[in-house]
Amino acid sequence: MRNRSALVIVDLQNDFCPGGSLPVPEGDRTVPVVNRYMDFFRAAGVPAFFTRDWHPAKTVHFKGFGGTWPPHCVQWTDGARFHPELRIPDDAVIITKGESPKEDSYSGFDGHDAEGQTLEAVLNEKGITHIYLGGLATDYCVRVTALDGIRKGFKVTVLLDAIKGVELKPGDSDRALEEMMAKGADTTTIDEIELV
Ligand code: VGL
Ligand code: ZN
Repeated sequence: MRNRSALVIVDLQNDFCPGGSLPVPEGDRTVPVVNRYMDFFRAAGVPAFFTRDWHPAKTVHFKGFGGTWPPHCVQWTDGARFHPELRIPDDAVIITKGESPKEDSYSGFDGHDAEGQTLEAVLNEKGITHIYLGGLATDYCVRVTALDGIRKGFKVTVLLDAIKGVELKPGDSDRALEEMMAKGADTTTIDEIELV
């Protein structure tokens, strides 16, 4: 049902796009597609959520402190800003995650809104049972957010044309998609999408 759906766009931030510090190949190509989804969902009265990776300068998530990644999406830096061409509606809910210096926090469900409510709490409060998921990166934050969503009982549809992967190992994105689908995620594209 349309009023029980939400669009959830994961980490479409400068550092994950070409020119950023942890670029997802062609990550920026998702932006115009996400904008089209936004128009589509907006016309149907479906709310939009945007997660953002929001790290302290020192965190176990970064290479220099025992983690995997070069520094990225450090709080208040340009790299942590949303992609400038992303058209974020004024009433969108921003979900902040990755603030702990002691955790990776790949999942949007680890994050919170401006009032400190978790993503799950905000979705529940709005009666949302179905999330349509796009953004970056297929093999990390999109994957973990999808799996968490399924585990928490949400119906999850992955927007195949609005995601891109880091691909630390070639094939990671395909494997991530297979895993999400095996656990119960559906998929769609902008040309196929129907709200039911
Ligand atoms: C992400 C790697 C590190 C993501 C975040 O948004 O997928 N990937 N931090
Ligand atoms: Zn990160």
